[in-house]
Amino acid sequence: MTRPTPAPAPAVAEDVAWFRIAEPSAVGAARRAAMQLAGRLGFTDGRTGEVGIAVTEAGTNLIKHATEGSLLLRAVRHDTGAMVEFLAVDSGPGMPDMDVAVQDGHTTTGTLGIGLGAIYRLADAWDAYSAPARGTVLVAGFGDRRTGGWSGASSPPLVEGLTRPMTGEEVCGDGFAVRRTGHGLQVLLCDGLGHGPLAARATQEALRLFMSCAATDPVGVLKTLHRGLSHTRGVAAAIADLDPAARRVRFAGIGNISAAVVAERRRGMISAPGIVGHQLPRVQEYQYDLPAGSPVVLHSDGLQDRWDFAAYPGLARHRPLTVAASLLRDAGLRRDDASVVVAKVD
Ligand SMILES: [Mn+2]
Repeated sequence: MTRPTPAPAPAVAEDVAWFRIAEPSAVGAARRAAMQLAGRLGFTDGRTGEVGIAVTEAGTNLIKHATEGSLLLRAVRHDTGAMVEFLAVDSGPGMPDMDVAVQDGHTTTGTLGIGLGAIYRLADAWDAYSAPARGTVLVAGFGDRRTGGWSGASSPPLVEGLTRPMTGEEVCGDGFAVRRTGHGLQVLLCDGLGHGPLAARATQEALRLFMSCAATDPVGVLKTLHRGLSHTRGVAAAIADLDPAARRVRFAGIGNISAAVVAERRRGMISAPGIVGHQLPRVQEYQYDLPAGSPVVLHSDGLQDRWDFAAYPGLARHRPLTVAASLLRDAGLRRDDASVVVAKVD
């Protein structure tokens, strides 16, 4: 039996740290962490300094203009290198026209446009979305120019997500992973039972099993996870298998994971009760239509299920990461680990 040559692996992002930005000392902490990360990834001193400048500009903007600003620092590893990426997320009034706001001097919000313009010029990858009366998400990615970096525009990621530990915890018990299949992409989202290190261990084990799993159908994958997780606390898990050519999603889930295809209306995907690793009922696969460009959203119960995509005009055209961050900001709960992953295929 021959196997087709595998397509390049999807980029892997590691969430390094969330910073709640309410005062200048928090900006300093975020800047230092970002520069440390750039150094660890082998960036030149010059590029590391530019990453620091961009984080300082974004953080300063959050303090001056935002309500409940936070900044997430990420390391993104892909085929040809690595990037430092940050998200600046706020619940401020939002900006009516982000494209205008990045041009220095064309802004109605004081110094906001100046800072954004600086970040825009330094970044190799950029996305920004402002939801009316809800706030703004800014994503900026920085490659090391020595290795050519990576442009989000030339190779837009198809699946991206975010995790955030519950308040007071260092590690997140939720997680997700993506792998390529013969026909498309397969996404796993996991919520380890409880929270803290033992929940994280169950989830990390699930992600590892998923990445090496021989079974490719969603039910088969869940059964493999179930067998392999009996020594852990167990997880809630859902698998979405995207087949862009067939315009179809195959889905199977156990436990409390919300999933939906967001086309003209939101079509929820069905999970069964149970705990992967401990109580596996009869698992069933469901299939759903996947119109081109329609986001597929999976999230843990660390997000409320009541979000309405109609409140985000134009968001579906943005990067999956921007979609994920907007939902996490508005539907995320601080009292539980939270995770959301968004897939978008044309
Ligand atoms: Mn949970």
